[in-house]
Amino acid sequence: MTTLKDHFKDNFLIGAAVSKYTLDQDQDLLKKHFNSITAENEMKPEQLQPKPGEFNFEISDKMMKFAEDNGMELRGHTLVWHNQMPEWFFTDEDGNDVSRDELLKRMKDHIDAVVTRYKGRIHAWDVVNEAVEDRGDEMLRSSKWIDIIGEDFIDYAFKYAHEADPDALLFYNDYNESHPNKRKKIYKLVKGLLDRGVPIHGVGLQAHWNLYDPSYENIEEALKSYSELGLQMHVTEMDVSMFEFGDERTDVKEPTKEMLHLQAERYERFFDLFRKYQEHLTSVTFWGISDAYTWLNDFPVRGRKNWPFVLDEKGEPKPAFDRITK
Ligand code: HAH
Repeated sequence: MTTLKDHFKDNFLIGAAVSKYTLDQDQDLLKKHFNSITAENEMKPEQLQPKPGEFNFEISDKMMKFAEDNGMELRGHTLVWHNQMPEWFFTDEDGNDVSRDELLKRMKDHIDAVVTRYKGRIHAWDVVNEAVEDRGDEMLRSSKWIDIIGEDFIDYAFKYAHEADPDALLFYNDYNESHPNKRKKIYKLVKGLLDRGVPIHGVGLQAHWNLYDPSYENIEEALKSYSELGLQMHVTEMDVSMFEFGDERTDVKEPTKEMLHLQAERYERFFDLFRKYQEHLTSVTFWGISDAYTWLNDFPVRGRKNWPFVLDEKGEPKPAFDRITK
């Protein structure tokens, strides 16, 4: 039997999101199939800087060491986001919003500390995560970043990251990246950054997909459009949920043959597309390792399991694995 990383060694890196638990429990499986890891949560601001100026690098250091000891890459996720920020970040001692200058300073301090610590060792950083609005014509989603700093918070984040590690590959990362409306906005955002000379090197396509959506046409359109920016693309958080968005059933206790078959067919077509754009697409990361654990258990529907990967709960190949490696 082949392994994922061997099979795709001439195409792209194959990554997995890890936690402090899976890094330990699943290390054999990780070493077998993957040559890149991303911390699912452990390198987000709320975990790295829970209190002002108090950094906690214990787990991220372990992940960095694990990657280096095993000849793997580590993708850094994530420096600036509207979610999973520590509570203190946007407010002063009285609970009021801080000033624009103060928030820029906090952003710079955070980025400096984190990026400098792993300088020259991180494969790529997700500098800004999910800044684009999903619906309507509004470009950027509302957030404390926009409220306090304004739209140029994104430019500053990239500039600070570049100053801290001039050789680091810097990514803008988002989901619903293949939906035409949001795709156009992401393209426009990144094009604007490039036109202003902001240091950015890649677009991260999260690829939280399912059995029915997005369509192959929309995915190809997205790969084509982002590749025209002349930057690298990474698939950063791939999973293929068994459930359509809006399906709230909780009575499916194990995947049906039909589901596994459909999922295999989808995965095969996705990887065909990835290979077609491999000149631009340099890394494909799953948002987990195997069906033993996924953030999609209980999310967005409580009491529902999901089986979004190509390795099953025991870490064995699923039909999707066979189809993408045949
Ligand atoms: C991603 N958001 C985040 O980038 C990642 O850090 C997190 O672990 C899981 C998924 C995707 C997302 C979300 O958080 C909420 C609604 C839709 C999509």
